[in-house]
Amino acid sequence: MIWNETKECMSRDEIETMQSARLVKVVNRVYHNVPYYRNKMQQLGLEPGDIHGLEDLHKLPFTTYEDLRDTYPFGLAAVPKSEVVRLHASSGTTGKPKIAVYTRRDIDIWAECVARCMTMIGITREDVIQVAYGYGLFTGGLGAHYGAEEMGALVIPMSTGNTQKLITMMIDCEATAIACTPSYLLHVAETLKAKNLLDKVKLKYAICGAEPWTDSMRKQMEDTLGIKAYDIYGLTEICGPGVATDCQYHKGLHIWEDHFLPEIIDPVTMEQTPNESGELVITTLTKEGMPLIRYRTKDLTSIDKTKCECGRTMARIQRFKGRTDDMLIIKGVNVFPSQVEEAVLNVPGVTAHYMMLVDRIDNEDSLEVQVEVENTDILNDANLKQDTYNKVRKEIRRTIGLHADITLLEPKALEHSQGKTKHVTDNRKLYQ
Ligand code: DLL
Repeated sequence: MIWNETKECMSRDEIETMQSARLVKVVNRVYHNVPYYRNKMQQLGLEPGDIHGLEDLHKLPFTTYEDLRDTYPFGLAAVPKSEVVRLHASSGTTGKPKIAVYTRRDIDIWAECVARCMTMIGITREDVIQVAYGYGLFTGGLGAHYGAEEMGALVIPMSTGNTQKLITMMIDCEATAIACTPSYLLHVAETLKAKNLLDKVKLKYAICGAEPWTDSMRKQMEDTLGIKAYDIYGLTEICGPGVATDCQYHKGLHIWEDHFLPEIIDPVTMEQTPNESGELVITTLTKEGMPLIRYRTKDLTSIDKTKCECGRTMARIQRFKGRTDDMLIIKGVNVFPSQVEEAVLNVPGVTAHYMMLVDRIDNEDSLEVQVEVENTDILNDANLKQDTYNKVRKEIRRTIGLHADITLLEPKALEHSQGKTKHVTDNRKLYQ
């Protein structure tokens, strides 16, 4: 299929008329098919007939991570399981992951959104694209894969974990595009440089997301690899990659407003603040499997609805300024400090006093977890110390899926605050 961009160039009035009609439909769908939403609306004295369009959006209840947790695993599904064809998940603050389910049509629309993103940055069916996001529960791999395939590009499903193989295939198969996290692409660029292989590479485009990155990172990867690098945004709960991406002017990420209705709210008052920075809230307008009404993403940004220099009229999300929660993205993996706490508390002999030190060294994320032991005997007995060290490392790996460097500290070595204890020092400075 050739991507026709008419939808991207509708007038603001046309976009908003379409959004209003779709909003009414999705509100009806959740009211009639998701008891959780029906209850929420009834508690506010709302019926679907009260929602006539965008002007009534503010009346609708928000959906939060806590709602997903409370209805885990399928409580927000709006269709029977027989209509669900896919499930993805990402980390929650502790314990259970956040789950999203998709019907066949959801997968098709998602692929279309990713295909639009790729078309927008210049990728065509002549391109060979390496998808080096993780395949599996994470939405990155399969999301980018289906989008690129839908467009007709040749997709190499690399997944993550083997840079040498990625480089070999990049050169041998003459890959012209890559989809991966920005930090990983910098690592690939450094490796190519160190091996003197840069002149063997035919890459032209990179489509990077899943974690915050800066313009200086973009410049570094563009200069080293001689490519154009673009930003792609998304989240499991909404669909995965492909919610928004930036065009050649890099003045914000165009969000596909025919499918995703964005709002900005003040995270404290929860009032709409359309002309200011605040928390991005998204309503899915066409999703069948798990439609979400006013989902609070916890991502901080602002929205520009003026026409872009590229001619597109779909609103632009500005570079993210941070999150309202303490979620970190380390090596592309979402990590909450509470998960680290959960892990260390599973190990006998260590305390709940821990500190996460996050850094980026040679373009690779590093995580050190410092944790206090209960008593110094553990540190004085070499076997016991090694055993405790191994257990902490293993528990952390099991809980967050990442290897961390572990430092065992004496009791009271860390600052014990009476107020809100600081558990993270992140030296990467990823938000601009
Ligand atoms: O990261 C989906 C994705 C995969 C997006 C591949 C782009 C490319 P989650 O694991 O659910 O989903 O994490 C979602 O990651 O709320 C943001 O905080 C952050 N994030 C995603 N993309 C970007 C980006 C995927 N381009 C969370 N810039 C989101 C900054 C991003 N942060």
